Amino acid sequence: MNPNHIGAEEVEFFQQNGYLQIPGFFSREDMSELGDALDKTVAEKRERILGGGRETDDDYNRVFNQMDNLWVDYEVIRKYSFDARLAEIARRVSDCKRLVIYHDHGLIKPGGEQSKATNWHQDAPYWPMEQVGALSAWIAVDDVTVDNGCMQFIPGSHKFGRLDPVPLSTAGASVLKDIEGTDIEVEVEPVVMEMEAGGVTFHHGCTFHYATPNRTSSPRRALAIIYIPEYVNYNGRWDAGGDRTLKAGEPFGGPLHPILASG
Ligand SMILES: O=C(O)CCC(=O)C(=O)O
Repeated sequence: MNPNHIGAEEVEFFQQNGYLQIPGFFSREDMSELGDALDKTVAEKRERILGGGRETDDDYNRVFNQMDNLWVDYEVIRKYSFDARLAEIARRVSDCKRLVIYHDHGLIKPGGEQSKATNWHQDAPYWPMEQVGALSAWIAVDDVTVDNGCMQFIPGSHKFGRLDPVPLSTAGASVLKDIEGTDIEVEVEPVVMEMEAGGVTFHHGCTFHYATPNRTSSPRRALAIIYIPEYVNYNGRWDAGGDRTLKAGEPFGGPLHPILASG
């Protein structure tokens, strides 16, 4: 696959399966630059590590250290978060005219015996959006394998729409339990997204996804970018992009949600 241009086949694949993998999207040199920038943010911005007010919760920090809206403060990270090729792919697979950034997201899964899996979940239940359709790009800053916490997806699971949020660090919590005992039929065989540094996956906000614990001695670093198509409106809840002037029922926009692709 040409990482600079996806064809109709890849668009169709995303729409049917809720994910798309593009190996070799960025070079190793790029990932070395981005990795250094992420290390710097962790060192400088520990107070911004998110956990829903649970920054000191060890369980949560064993899943990952996450920091959002890094593009606002870090020029190097902005270069990747605003990458026009990534945004254009997101625009095409989400079949929209225009999309804005919701926020970017440094996701650093610490290594070692204490590392925890990222529970099976959907992203859409956490987002302050009326409609579904927002999606993420997830950039592997390090080589990712099942040993250090690569992503896994359940193909087609986005078709169930938005379910309940799942606590990410509570042992045994899983969105898969939401569909047990229902009529919903899902092929629960996950696809495992091992890839070299510089590879990218896209996933729809309703796609079930998971990451294994990181059993290596190095952190597993990733940068995710969340995109909102123009057909998705703000629903009035807390905006992780930081805009307190958004109006419920209206589209996202303004300086904290700039347009990244239009066509
Ligand atoms: O990086 C991870 O472990 C999980 C990331 C994730 O859930 C996401 O990007 O939506």
